[in-house]
Amino acid sequence: MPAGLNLENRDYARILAETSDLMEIAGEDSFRIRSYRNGAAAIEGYPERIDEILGDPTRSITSIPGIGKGLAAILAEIRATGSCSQRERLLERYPPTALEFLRIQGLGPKTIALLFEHFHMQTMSDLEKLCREQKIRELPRMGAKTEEKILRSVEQYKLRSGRFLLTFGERIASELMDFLKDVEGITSIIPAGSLRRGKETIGDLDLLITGPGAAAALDRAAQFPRIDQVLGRGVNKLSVKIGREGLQVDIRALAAESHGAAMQYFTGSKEHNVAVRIRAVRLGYKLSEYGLFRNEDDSRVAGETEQGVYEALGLAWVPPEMRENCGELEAAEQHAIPPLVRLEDMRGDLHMHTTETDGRASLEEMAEAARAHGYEYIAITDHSKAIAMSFGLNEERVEAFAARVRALNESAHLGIHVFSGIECDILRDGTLDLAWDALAQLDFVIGSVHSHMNLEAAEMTDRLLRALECPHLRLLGHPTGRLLLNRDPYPFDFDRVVAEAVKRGVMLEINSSPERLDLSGNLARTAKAKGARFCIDTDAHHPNHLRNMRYGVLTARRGWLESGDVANTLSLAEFKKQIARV
Ligand code: DGT
Ligand code: CA
Ligand code: CA
Ligand code: ZN
Repeated sequence: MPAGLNLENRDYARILAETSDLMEIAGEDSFRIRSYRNGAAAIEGYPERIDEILGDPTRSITSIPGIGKGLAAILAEIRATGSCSQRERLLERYPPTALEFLRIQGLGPKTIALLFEHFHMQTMSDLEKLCREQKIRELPRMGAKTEEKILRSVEQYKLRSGRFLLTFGERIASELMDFLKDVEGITSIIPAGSLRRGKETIGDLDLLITGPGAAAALDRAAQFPRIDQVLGRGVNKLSVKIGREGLQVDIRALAAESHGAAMQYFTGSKEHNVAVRIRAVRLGYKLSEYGLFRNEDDSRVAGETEQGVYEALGLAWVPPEMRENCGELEAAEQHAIPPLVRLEDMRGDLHMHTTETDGRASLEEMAEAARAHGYEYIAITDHSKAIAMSFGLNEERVEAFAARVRALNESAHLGIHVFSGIECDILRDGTLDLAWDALAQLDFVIGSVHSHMNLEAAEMTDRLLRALECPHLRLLGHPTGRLLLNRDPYPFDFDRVVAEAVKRGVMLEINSSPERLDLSGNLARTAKAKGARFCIDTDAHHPNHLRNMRYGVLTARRGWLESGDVANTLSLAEFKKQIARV
């Protein structure tokens, strides 16, 4: 087998999904379109790397359900070229922006086909113009509302385009660090910028290298195989663009004496730095990425460590996640930085799926993985019946599941306490997908919205408030429904819903899935101020996903949460009390 491009499952899935969308724009056979879509879904969630299976002559990719002979050939083509002939052919037929239009919410393949046909739309600004000139409403089933919605989505698209998931940045950072590990004379390589602040998406990657070998490391970094383009090279700086994805990486070589000042400067945020610099000036100093200097004689006051820089300014060290100029300097001045929740504080994970629905491992396998993480307890929370595609649980299966978990806990052979739970769908009208009697059998009920996310804010608010009326509900799952770089939060009256959740003792989730991170840090902080309590969960569909807990913790830290705000930092006995029925 020839070497492939080393693509991730996500890349394969994306290329298949894009092809199916293009086929739909072209009005091709719906059966074939569906087979591409099903293939994309099967690959996205597949626990093994598709790339490896394709590269292994002793194995056949068609053993994956949903992948037939036809798709197998296409996947081999993708592995070798990063695309497939079907996709390329369609991309030639339509403007190169076709794939971008597909990323606009409210604009499906069928509408795009109409816009191409009737208005010869080519660019994003063509689309905006069509909306502003009220042309879209001339098409069947389109109205003024559609135009407004498309305009809003284009606005959002412009804001997020060019950003990347935190996990992608981390992956590139660690590959680069690995590539540089044999260069001599390096004392540290640290990612700074938004990545160090734990922001959920990053614009570019900032890598800081310290030590006598730092300049040599820049030469080596320029050889990194994933580099597509060198954007600039200075004595102490290298800027490159990575691969197909187009992520920019800024790498800087630092002198040991200014390591701390550079860390502080390049970690940002810009707003935080501006505030710190104003303070420095007020105290008679100059602060730059090279150090903190006394104004009168340019003598160096600090710079070697970050701690030293903050200290010289009369400030406590500020955790990077808090550096957004949202009150952290006032706290640092009073030496009142809250002790933020840490990954080590987590004692359980309360949102995960198994093969009962759309998870990839059994209850026993998930329990074993959680035990290996050092957890004391987990909740198994499969989907409810509204998610028919994933074979969600009905009342009967809920009852059997609750009994099975009781027996497992009595036998104690899992070595970890399992709570019987469910991720129960919140239906369009706000009722829960399962009868209250059935929910009463379970230890831990999560309520989540998975459908009808395009309701008006008032209707969505009522829907959530109604869901909160269920006395068995313990947690509101991924409360805003956002998918990073993909789907915005659905609108609702956040304050009202939080107030009601607090009143009813329902906790709010911080979902650690790198595509969600929902609640965001900001909303978590707002909710905390209103008295909310939280669970940080992974929503794992595979044992490997349990590792995502760190992203949820980062997000919680960005929301200034302490361990006392997060229920799954409690011991098993305390957590049982927290969720006990009153
Ligand atoms: P990103 O890349 O958009 O996710 O956000 P950052 O925060 O990583 O921003 P980036 O990469 O432009 O710059 C990295 C850090 O360098 C930034 O957080 C603070 C610092 N920095 C960059 N430009 C300026 C500036 O004009 N003034 C100040 N004070 N700091 C800056
Ligand atoms: Ca950056
Ligand atoms: Ca940068
Ligand atoms: Zn969910």
